[in-house]
Amino acid sequence: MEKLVSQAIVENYFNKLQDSLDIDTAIVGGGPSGLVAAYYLAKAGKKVALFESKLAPGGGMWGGAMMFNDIVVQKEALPILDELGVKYKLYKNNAYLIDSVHATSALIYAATKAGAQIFNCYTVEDVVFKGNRVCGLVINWAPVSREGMHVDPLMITAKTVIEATGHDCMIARLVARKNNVRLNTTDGNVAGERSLDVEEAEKTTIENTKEIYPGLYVSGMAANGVSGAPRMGPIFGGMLMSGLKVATLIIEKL
Ligand code: 48F
Repeated sequence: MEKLVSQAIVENYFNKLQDSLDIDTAIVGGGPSGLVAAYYLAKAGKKVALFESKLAPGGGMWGGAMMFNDIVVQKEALPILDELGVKYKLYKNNAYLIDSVHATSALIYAATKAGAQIFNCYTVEDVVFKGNRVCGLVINWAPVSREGMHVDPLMITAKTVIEATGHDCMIARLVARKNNVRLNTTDGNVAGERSLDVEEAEKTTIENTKEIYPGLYVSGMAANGVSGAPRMGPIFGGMLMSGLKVATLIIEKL
């Protein structure tokens, strides 16, 4: 039995990895926008894998606000919650409350059930860049990156890549810097996020969700980060709608 357990896991894991070496969409980051994008892409029959450096995907959604584990969404995002089977209740006006642990686990469950492959404990350390196009990811074990060990990575090729890394926009930053190219952002580079403005940020998150370089799309807080738009705090409608928008753009393109 000991051998069987190990064999089952090793064989299946490497089949999953092998099957994800050349895909339609590779997503960097398993926060709410990345998970929603993974769900809609998988549902549309696209081959999609999401790479998350932490043990648990979910990004900034688990913790609610200041570890009070509730989040707020607006009415516009309710169709996405209904589609994913997330429970919510009206607080007042246009503010709906969701238990953040329920919401985060529901997003992970929906994405994986739809057929998206999630690889946790992977850090994306670079992209594959050929012929002025982003066409894949350079991946490594997260502990290898964290320890600064000198271990070479592996590569994933993908028709499209989504940067959903949140506030840091590390993929867009490295694409612009390493390859000396201009991005499709306000100043051709990563502007960095502005201070908090809930209503403005929720609007611009959707507007800034787009292809910022051939093959490279940006969603969620990273979309605002690259374009110099504000942060928004513990309101998540924009994140969910950004995930849906980026999936829709890619489905139209592929
Ligand atoms: O930050 P995050 O939750 O991304 P998001 O979808 O949502 C933002 C909100 O949580 C919140 C907010 C909304 O009101 O402002 O901040 O934009 O999740 C990003 C995920 O990407 C992972 C990181 O661990 C996190 O789970 N990540 C970041 N860089 C890498 C990465 C990387 N290089 N490789 C793999 N994963």
